[in-house]
Amino acid sequence: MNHKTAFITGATSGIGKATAQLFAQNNIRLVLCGRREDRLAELKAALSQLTEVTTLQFDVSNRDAVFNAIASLPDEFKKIDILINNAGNAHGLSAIQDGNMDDWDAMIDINVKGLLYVSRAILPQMVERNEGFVVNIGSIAGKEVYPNGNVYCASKYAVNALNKAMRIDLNKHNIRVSAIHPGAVETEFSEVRFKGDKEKAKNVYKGFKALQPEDIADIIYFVVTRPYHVNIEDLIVYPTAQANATILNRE
Ligand code: NDP
Ligand code: 8X3
Repeated sequence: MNHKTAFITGATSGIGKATAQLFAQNNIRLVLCGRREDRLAELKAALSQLTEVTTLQFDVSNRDAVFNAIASLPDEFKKIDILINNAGNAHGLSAIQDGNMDDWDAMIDINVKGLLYVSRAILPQMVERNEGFVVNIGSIAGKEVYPNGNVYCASKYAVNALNKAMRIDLNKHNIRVSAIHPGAVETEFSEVRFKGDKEKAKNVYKGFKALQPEDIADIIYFVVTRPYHVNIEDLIVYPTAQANATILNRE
């Protein structure tokens, strides 16, 4: 995997950050993206000890910002071999009739449109080279709808559909496309969903061993390091204590 360049959205936290760390340990060149500039700077300082790193600060839901940021990449980072479409979050957890429409907009704009904008900006160069790899981070919420999950689930169903669509449209261009759909991973995800309520967020992971971001990073690394003729289409990954979106074996 030496000298490959990976572009990771949502690298400032959770799954994206753990993936950046593992990729850096394996000498993959990194383009790390997120909105929080201080975290990007910290990561760059730490991971530059291991590999070449550049950062891009932009909001994936801002179409112009996405295209301007990617166009601004220094020459040595312009050729992107691996795109990890990871940025995303749930905002709120309420019945459809009570839903906060700003939350709905955020989830659709970030999880769906953001993934599309970033992909649209990067895919043409992969098509031109007849080579590339896209890993889309979906969710169990894209496979199963659970109570009050409504719009987050819809956004991840869209990611599931787009993953399939990308594989179909990019098939003749020799581009690999994979999705990973995790169950409960202990990250900042629940803190974002519950708007900074740390206690409520902590309770989500109480009484069982949740997946850790490093568990998903390991799987992403495995997926992208298969021989080029091997494409892992779709993986669902649960903590052992979780049977589906709603059944959790808590102590
Ligand atoms: P975190 O909240 O820890 O990380 C989310 C990342 O996304 C952050 O780096 C954040 O960076 C970035 N992000 C969010 N909004 C934007 C935006 N508008 N523009 C650019 N970057 C953005 O959560 P996870 O690591 O858990 O989430 C990563 C992915 O995994 C998401 O797609 C999530 O839906 C999915 N997932 C998570 C599961 C879980 O249980 N945790 C389970 C299944 C899927 P910043 O704020 O700096 O912009
Ligand atoms: C995150 C997992 O079950 O909270 O996508 O939707 S869940």
